[in-house]
Amino acid sequence: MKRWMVLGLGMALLAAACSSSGDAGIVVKDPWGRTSPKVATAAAFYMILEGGDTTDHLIGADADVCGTVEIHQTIMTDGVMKMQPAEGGIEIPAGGAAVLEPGGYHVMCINKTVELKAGDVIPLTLEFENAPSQTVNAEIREN
Ligand SMILES: [Cu+2]
Repeated sequence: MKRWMVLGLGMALLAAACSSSGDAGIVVKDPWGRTSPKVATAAAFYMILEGGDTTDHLIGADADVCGTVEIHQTIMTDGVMKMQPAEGGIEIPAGGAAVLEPGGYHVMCINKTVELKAGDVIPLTLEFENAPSQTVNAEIREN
């Protein structure tokens, strides 16, 4: 009896998650990250964020396997590639898309606690300035 109630609750939560992501207007495509050993304390995640009817911003993120998550941009300073927090987040233009890719914008996982192996699926919760948060599954790949 108890088992059925737990299962029912899980399905209700799943249904709620699906309908809230539908309302967001922002479509998250192909979230992924690279394999990384446990000793590496940081890792980056990439994806494409397709905008809805209004311009929005990716302003934060969260993942259980990371101590903190920051939104970063990569910049060239005197020929050296550095990364820093993206001021104001990453703009997701209405009807357009924001591309998070190696060498550019990324979601930075800091104080990572686990090894990321090819085929692993890491739930990432994305926070937007206006749209409701969305949790997506980032796929871990060799490259
Ligand atoms: Cu970074």
